[in-house]
Amino acid sequence: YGVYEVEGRLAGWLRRVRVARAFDGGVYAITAEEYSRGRGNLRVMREALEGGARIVQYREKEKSYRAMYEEARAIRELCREYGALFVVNDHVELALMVEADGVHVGQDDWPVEEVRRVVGPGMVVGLSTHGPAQAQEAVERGVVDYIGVGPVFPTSTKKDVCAPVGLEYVAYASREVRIPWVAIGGIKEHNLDAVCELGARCVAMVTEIVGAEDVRGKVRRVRERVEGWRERG
Ligand code: 3NM
Repeated sequence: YGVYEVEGRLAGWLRRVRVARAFDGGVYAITAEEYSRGRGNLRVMREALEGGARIVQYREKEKSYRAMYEEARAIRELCREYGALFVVNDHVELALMVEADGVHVGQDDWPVEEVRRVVGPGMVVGLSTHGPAQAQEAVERGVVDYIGVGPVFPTSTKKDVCAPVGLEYVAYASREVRIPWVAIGGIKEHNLDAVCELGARCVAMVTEIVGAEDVRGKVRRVRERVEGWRERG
């Protein structure tokens, strides 16, 4: 192989190891300032990291590029301190600009092959999926590092999201999906066990985390529960 090909393969291998580690018993926190009780994204994500979040996604649709750049950079620095993965939602250019660990896209965003081509072998690419057919396609295309599985329960956080796909899709993912995946959509502390019981080992939450009075305590409890399920096998 040429030296660049070796470098690319190594970068890809390191990337997959990092994702596998973060997602195995991980809590995936996502920003949403409108549900954060007047607290800023940076403060809320700092508390989530203190509580043990392993993946942080910067999800922002309203702010200017400059404001997103400043905020995302600050959160990226925090994630490095805590050894957590930092992922930017939708905005590939912002992810590159702030040297995020990864970028997360939805079904209606850029094709994942194009995202991979632009970000290169070193960056994590995640994709939202809303049913077995999309999961299968994502795995077969072989481009993404992980998929989102949801919405498991009803949620009003994502405006354009489809109807809940339910726990059946979680069960399907446990059986069939051979890349890291994260359950998302309406997951709360009180329904967490139902999701983990079916095999989820990484859970993403928006309102349950950012809307918690005690973000740190919330994430810590959720992480302990998810890790407990992982240890049980
Ligand atoms: N993506 P909450 S559901 C951002 O199914 C997002 O892909 C989803 O928010 C998907 O935890 C969702 O507050 C919103 O229900 C999840």
